[in-house]
Amino acid sequence: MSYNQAKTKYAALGVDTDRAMEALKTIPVSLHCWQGDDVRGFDTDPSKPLTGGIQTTGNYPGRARTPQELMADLDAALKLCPGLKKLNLHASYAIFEDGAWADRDKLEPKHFALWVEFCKERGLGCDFNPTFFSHPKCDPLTLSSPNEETRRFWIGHGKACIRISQYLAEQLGQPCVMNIWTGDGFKDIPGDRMGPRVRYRQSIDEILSEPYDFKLVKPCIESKVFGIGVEAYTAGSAEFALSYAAFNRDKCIPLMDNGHYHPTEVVSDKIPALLAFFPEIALHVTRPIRWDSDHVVLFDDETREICREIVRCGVERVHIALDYFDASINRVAAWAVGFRNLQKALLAALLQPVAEEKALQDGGNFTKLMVLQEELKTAPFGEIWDEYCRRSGVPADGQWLPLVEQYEADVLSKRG
Ligand code: RNT
Ligand code: ZN
Repeated sequence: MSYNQAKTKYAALGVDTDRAMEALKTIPVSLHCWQGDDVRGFDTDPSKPLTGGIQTTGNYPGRARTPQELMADLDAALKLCPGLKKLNLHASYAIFEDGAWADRDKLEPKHFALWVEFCKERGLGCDFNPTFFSHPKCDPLTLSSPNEETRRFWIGHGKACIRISQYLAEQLGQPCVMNIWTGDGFKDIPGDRMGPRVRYRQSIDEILSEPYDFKLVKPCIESKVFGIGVEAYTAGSAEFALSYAAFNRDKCIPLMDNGHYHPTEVVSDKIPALLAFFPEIALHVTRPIRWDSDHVVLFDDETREICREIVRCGVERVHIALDYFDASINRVAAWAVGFRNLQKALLAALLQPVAEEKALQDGGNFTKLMVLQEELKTAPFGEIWDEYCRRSGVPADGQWLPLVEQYEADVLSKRG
């Protein structure tokens, strides 16, 4: 089937495929740098394990070990990703030129100057994350620690990250979403559940007292249900994070990661619930298998449903980022397939007759609503996706993996 035949089929369902593709090109999606090196960063000893309740598993060869390698790998992946891209950095990816290392509370915009150059040359916006894990000053708590010295160190880090986020936004002329997540919690039944949360709240208050332009810097509070090694209690639970964001709507927004809820809960349904109150929200799109395992994002039902809600509620109100890390497969392919899958899910969502579906529901015609939704599933989506890749100047399905395999043979396999 040709693109034009597919276009006619969609038109019969009341959907304009050209308009959908144009709309998709304007929706920014943030590509997370940390898939490229298994969340290690450049500011701590790479032989030390990841902490904070997150884990990468696998030892596929070829992970990036230096900023130069990570940038080269990102370039290899970005070429394969259609659509409007942002880069998502963690503070631990600071680049210390001339070997002048700085601790996390002393990080400055200059440590991200090479990343700004990287983004400028590629026309990318940039998002940012303070790194409250994998560091000797995790005691193991950070912003919720009862140790005042520890807590002050991490508040200092948060404030430094606000300044860096403001710099990134100003340099790149696009808002910078700055996400606050800590793995603070306990393995077993706590003796005090309130204390850490009160301290966490005070710490975020202090971080957000650092001046920034809320139009440019979008601090987020990310919640979590539990992490490995912190199974019993998480300071930044769903209620904590959401309440913080709700009581500080002029300063920050809530962030939902779809790996951070009980397995029967779905983030797709939470999107309109939050948007009934918040002007904007942020998302980490991942794929949990039984827990927050951060598998590569697939073109699966829940990813599609999340994107349908984003499209229905207003794409300009949702900041979308990817957040997964698989160390068991080619990391460039992991980036590309996850990013392409999110683009597919967004495209599929844009190919829905949104107004008609709403009218059918409001008119009580649930029979027709069900039939329409089911028949859309077998509409010729693949032809529209191929055309979108063509118009975006990226390889179609079936054509990009050989390029990654070539890059692996030429570059990744030569890394020690
Ligand atoms: C961890 C959170 C957090 C991290 C990144 C690396 O469970 O999802 O967002 O994955 O900051
Ligand atoms: Zn996340």
